[in-house]
Amino acid sequence: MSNIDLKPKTKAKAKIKVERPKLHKVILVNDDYTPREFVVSVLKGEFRMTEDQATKVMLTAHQRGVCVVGVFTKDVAETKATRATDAGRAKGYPLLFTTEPEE
Ligand code: NFA
Repeated sequence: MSNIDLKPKTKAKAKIKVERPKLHKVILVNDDYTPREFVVSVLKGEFRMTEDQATKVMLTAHQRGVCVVGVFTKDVAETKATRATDAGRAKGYPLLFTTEPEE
C-alpha cells in the first residue's frame, strides 16, 4: 500500500463576503390638502398597488400621520419616493414621501 498523499489538504480558498443590501422603507406622510383619490392614484401608479391596497395605505396615513408604503433597496426607495412626491408637486399638492433605513 502506498502512503503517498495524492491530494494535499492545504488548498487556498478565497473567502468572498456577500452581504444582503440594507432595505429602506418608503413612508407616506399625511397632509391636509392632497385629495384622497390623488394619493390613491399615485400609490397605484408608482408602487403598483391595487385600488384596495392603495386605499388602505392612504387611510392609514390619513388617520395615523404616516404609513409604510413598501420596502426596497436604497436606490429604488429613493427614486420611488422622489417620483411620487414630484407627482404631487406637479399638481400643486404638498404630498410627501420620505425614506428611512430599516432596522
Ligand atoms: N389627509 C388628506 C385629505 O384628507 C388625504 C391624504 C392622505 C393626504 C394621506 C396625504 C396622505 N384630503
